[in-house]
Amino acid sequence: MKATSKFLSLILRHKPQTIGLELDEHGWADVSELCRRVRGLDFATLEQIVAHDDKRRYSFSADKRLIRANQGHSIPVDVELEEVKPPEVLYHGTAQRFSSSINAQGLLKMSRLYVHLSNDVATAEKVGRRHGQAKIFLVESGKMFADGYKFFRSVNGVWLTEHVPAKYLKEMF
Ligand code: HQG
Repeated sequence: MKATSKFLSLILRHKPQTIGLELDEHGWADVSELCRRVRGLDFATLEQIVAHDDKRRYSFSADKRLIRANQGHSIPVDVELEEVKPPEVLYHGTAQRFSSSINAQGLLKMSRLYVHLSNDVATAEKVGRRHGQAKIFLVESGKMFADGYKFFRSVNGVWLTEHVPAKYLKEMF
């Protein structure tokens, strides 16, 4: 199931064209078409993934005919993110080797539509370890919000914003 979930990430966030699939403007893919195009994938497996994926990466539409990734896209889709007031601080996990560039430029969204931020240090550490030796930045999200920056929370609890200028970052470890 983990391999299938990873593959779904590729299809629903980045490259639907690899299986000839199209997402609509809100990032939805047609469930039956998706199952037709991925060998061995069926509705029951998708239901398992939507319910049990460790980061709740995917959602069905109410009638379960459509499926989409909740966040993390690199292709321009509007997943109808909720704009909300963030907590005073959030965290960003990255790799040690990126820290000087981040200190100079702030956090950039790179290939994705948003910079991804976490509620707690432990989650940020996991995110950071994907890239190498983890490095954690504290983000002064309360100050940013007061200064007019917008924050969004995806339905699976990930915090998103367009850019974090360096002045709102504090290096933790
Ligand atoms: C770094 C995963 C140099 C940034 C995770 C990160 C997350 C800079 C990398 C979600 C930089 C981009 C997103 C700058 C940012 N100079 N490097 N100025 N600004 N970076 O994968 O946040 O498992 O696109 O620190 O859990 O690591 O896929 O972003 O290291 O929630 O569901 O550029 O993806 O979720 O890497 O991860 P990514 P991310 P999933």
